[in-house]
Amino acid sequence: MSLARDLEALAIDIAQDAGALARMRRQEGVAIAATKSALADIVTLADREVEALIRARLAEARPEDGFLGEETGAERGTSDVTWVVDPIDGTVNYAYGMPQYAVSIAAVIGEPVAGQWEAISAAVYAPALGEVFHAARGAGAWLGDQQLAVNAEVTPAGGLLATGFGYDPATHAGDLARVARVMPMARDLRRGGSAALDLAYVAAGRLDGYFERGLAPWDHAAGALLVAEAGGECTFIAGDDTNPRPLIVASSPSIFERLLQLSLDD
Ligand code: LIP
Repeated sequence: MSLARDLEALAIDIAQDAGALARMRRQEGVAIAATKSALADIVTLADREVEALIRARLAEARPEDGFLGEETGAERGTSDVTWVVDPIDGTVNYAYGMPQYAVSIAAVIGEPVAGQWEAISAAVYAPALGEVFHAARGAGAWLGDQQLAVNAEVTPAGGLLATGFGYDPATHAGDLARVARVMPMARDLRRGGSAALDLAYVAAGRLDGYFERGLAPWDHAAGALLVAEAGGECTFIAGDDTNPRPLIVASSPSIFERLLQLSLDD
């Protein structure tokens, strides 16, 4: 089997064990461990425990690989592979007891920098929903054993789109202005709270498109590969002096250019 398929299988296996731990801790009750970039940006003890499990399993299976995780940061490896991990994407949903959270694990090759790496394997597991989205470069995107495809066309009513908002209240005006620019092409808007699941839903045709500024690399590393392998377009635009927050836009090809232009800030 190819490296991408081997790493996909490993990512699925570890994501399922990690997700089972996250779900068990959720049922036991969640403790907020700290806040990070803003009061709303929380980390739970489960985030830390789940990332530790993922990191240990990867170190055992692939000791030469690098790691980039939301809770424990970056460590260079000696191979060309880096694992980009969000132990619980949708942390606030998780803390509030909502089921829209996921373990997101991606294997990338090249420089471990968003926009420079090539993702080759991905697993996004939503334990409370019992869904495992996965992909290997060149082998398609899947929900379990069901192959995924983005919606080829959107309805005359417009696209069902999703977005998200930053933890920092100072970013909300810009985010809301972006929503106002995009709404004329939308039939409706969803704010699910997990970028990994928003991207997985674009790949599955449950959404026509998704756009968000301010994501961290681990939020989108796996989901972007799902979209690409499902026939969609997904672009990462790094932050700059005008807007330091990077932009992710993903959709079916039929609406991508229009969604990208409307998502970009004036
Ligand atoms: C979250 C993303 C979500 C975004 C939130 C947050 P976390 O990641 O999945 O799309 O809107 O602000 O970044 O913090 O739950 O890993």
